[in-house]
Amino acid sequence: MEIGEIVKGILAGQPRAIARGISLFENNSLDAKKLMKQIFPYSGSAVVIGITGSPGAGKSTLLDQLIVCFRQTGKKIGLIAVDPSSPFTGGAILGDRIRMMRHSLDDEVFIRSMATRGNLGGLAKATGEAVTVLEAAGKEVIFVETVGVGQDEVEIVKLADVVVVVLTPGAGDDIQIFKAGLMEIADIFVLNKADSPETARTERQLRAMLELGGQGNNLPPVVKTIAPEGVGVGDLTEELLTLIRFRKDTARERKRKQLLEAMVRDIVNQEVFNLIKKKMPSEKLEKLSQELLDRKIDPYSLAEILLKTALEE
Ligand SMILES: Nc1nc2c(ncn2[C@@H]2O[C@H](COP(=O)(O)OP(=O)(O)OP(=O)(O)O)[C@@H](O)[C@H]2O)c(=O)[nH]1
Ligand SMILES: [Mg+2]
Repeated sequence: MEIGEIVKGILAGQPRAIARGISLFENNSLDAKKLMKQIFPYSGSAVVIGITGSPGAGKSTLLDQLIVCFRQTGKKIGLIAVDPSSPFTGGAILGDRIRMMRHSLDDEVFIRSMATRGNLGGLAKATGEAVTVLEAAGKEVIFVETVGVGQDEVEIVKLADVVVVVLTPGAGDDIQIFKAGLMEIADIFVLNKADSPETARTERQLRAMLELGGQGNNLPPVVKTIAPEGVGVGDLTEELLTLIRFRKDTARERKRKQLLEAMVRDIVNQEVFNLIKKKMPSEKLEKLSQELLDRKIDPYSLAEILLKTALEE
């Protein structure tokens, strides 16, 4: 597929072109820059909903059901599941896509797992690029699923327009609620696996903590769900639509600005490192790295050497 064809396909909302576009960015292809130039003017208008929570909390199962409800409102949907990469193969753990196969015949729903692949490039860059492609393709609601462990994942979900934190009843709940600052970033809480006998107790704890948090009458909604059966998902959809409807444009703009800025920061980082790698032989880089480890050179001084290398003509 030619780049021009990919652009045309994306703007026409074709799933194959969307997939190719996201791959260009994932592979850091030379064409990625051209693609961004051409599609960026058409992006920026979707609502981005971040969904996070502990591993196995039921985020993907919930999203599968949410997509059904949102489709009934006629919205075009994108979903990016940020999968933790396998530390051994570097590949994504592909559970999410498989579980959501039932949407694969619907051209208005695009679902993609993205590997985080260590810190190469950065999560803001990867997420921002995928969101840009999906928006240019006319998606109106874009879900971003991340596991709520690890600073990067929490940082990225914070930049969504609406943040959903998924909790589950039972052991360790006080810890999971406070963990990783998830408490502060939630616009809405989902208590999933509400078929568990621990549900009422966890809900009481959660509400008590929210009240202690003291945002007065402005406490975030708590919705109980049993994701595999779709129980409570209609309520969750209603709450989300309300949040979206009453969200102030200024708040949305502020989040979007932060996401774009984080993306640019990631790109600058990557470009600087590309320059350094181009100009400095890898043996020299390795030698400096060893000197750093041996405390023969300090981090600031090494950074200065690297920056000078990158900037020299
Ligand atoms: N009993 C019960 N099981 C559930 C519920 N929701 C999800 N599950 C099950 O929990 C398991 C994990 O669900 P996922 O949807 O994969 O959870 P996830 O949060 O996306 O998991 P990761 O992406 O790996 O972090 C699956 O076996 C689901 O069937 C629920 O409400 N009740
Ligand atoms: Mg999942």
